[in-house]
Amino acid sequence: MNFNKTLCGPFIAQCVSEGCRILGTISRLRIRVISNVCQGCLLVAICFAVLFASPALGDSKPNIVFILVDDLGNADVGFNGSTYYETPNIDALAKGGLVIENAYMYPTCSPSRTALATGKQSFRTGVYTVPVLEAGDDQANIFSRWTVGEEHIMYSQPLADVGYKSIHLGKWHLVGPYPKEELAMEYPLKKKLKQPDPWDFSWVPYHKEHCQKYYPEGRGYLKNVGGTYRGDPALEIGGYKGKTGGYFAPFSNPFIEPKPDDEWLTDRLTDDAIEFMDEHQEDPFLINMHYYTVHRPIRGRSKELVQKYLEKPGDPITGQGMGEGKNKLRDAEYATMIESLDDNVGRIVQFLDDNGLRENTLIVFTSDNGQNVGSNDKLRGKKGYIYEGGIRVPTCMNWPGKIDARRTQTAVAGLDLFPTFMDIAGIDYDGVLDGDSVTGLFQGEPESLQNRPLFWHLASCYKHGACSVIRKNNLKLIQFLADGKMELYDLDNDPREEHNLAETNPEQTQALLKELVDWRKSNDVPLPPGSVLR
Ligand SMILES: [Ca+2]
Repeated sequence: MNFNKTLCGPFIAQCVSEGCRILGTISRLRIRVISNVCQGCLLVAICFAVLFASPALGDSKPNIVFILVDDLGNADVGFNGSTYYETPNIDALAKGGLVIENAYMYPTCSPSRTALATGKQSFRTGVYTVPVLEAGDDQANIFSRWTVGEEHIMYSQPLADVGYKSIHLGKWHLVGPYPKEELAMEYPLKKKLKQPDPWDFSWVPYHKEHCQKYYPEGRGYLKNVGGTYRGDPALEIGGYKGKTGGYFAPFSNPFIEPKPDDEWLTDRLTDDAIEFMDEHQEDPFLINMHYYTVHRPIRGRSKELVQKYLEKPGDPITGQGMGEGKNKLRDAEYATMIESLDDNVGRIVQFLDDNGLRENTLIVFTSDNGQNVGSNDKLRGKKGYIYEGGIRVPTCMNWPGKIDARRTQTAVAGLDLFPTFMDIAGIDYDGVLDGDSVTGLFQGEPESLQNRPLFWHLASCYKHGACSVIRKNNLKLIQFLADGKMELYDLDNDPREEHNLAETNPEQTQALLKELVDWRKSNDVPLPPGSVLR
């Protein structure tokens, strides 16, 4: 770790403090004849000893700012080619850092967020999709869990154990509305889970009194701003059709303390993140900034901004801003939400710069699944689909001096973030993790990451049937679990996944299928009861 100016002050102070502590110990041992000169020499010697011997000081723990956007599509940012949306601040992070072109999540919020938080595959946590969305019966599905059980450790917990001060802001979604009833049900569930109307707050008292263990505060965070069971902020009468949409104040969110100057949710969450960073500049901190934006309901940030995008030409390649009639307005409003997101990312980076924290801070920027409202004609599918438009997300990592500015094609999964955070914090974590640290990509292209397979297992049906998937090098094999039907795509030559090669390339299909089946068997991955597979 290179010491920058900001770190030197606390470091010298700690050296002196450590020196004094040791000198005090020596004094207590009644070694009394130490001249002032000798004490000075000893202090300097101790400073050097502490510098070279203490990993806690010689390897100061970096801050982590983890920005997770909701439903932001792969092409919804300038750094992935959008000419319609405006993201100059995010693009600057990407330009100065590592753009991961093949960054993957699950196709929906719940399994992605559970995998990110726990570092575990869906089959270990039972979270396969957003509960309540499943199509079909208990033969076609293993209905998804909602609440992430205490036995599944989240990255925030080992980070807290080594001194990180952490705050969660925005969407949580890792607890169900009725965790007591849910966890008492026999598993696998016979029926999919239910949720209350957004304006029904009867669950709040029980959650506040009894469910802290499923909330950020029970997972190593000092504070939760806005995290609930819900996957959107629309907690008011009318839900998505309500006046504020949850984005304009008053927020109606029982986990956000109203402030007099509240106006727009994305701004407010950023205010609280900056306040927390300001309070904890001397600590390693984790900012788990999981913005609700740009999830529905779509709201225009201001009339002026909406007008700007209504007048701006759309992008015929991606289809962004090309809507007609009502869709044109929706496209423009969505663009204002992205611009607001970008403004707020800029505010966070500005704070880090102004306070000399950038060189000791890893910033991760990504999304939890593909676009829902946005358009991307360059990829097949969108949120909910196992095709690239549903799972490939805009991602960059920035850490000046530690991460080279470049783009990589090496595939990275959301599962990799937990082990990456452990790696940079110097934590030897011994729990089950299904991903790998990707710090090797910070300044190179490790073969171990380039050639590894990535796996998905969706044991519930939403936009299409239950399936499992292997992606290795440029090939992606999807096996549907109901009937065993397979699709093989060459992502290098067919990024839109239009040509199923399963029939014409039997050797590659069988090789990948064997690897996929071996993975399922060696991990006892469960299949829906109605599956023809074994
Ligand atoms: Ca999402």
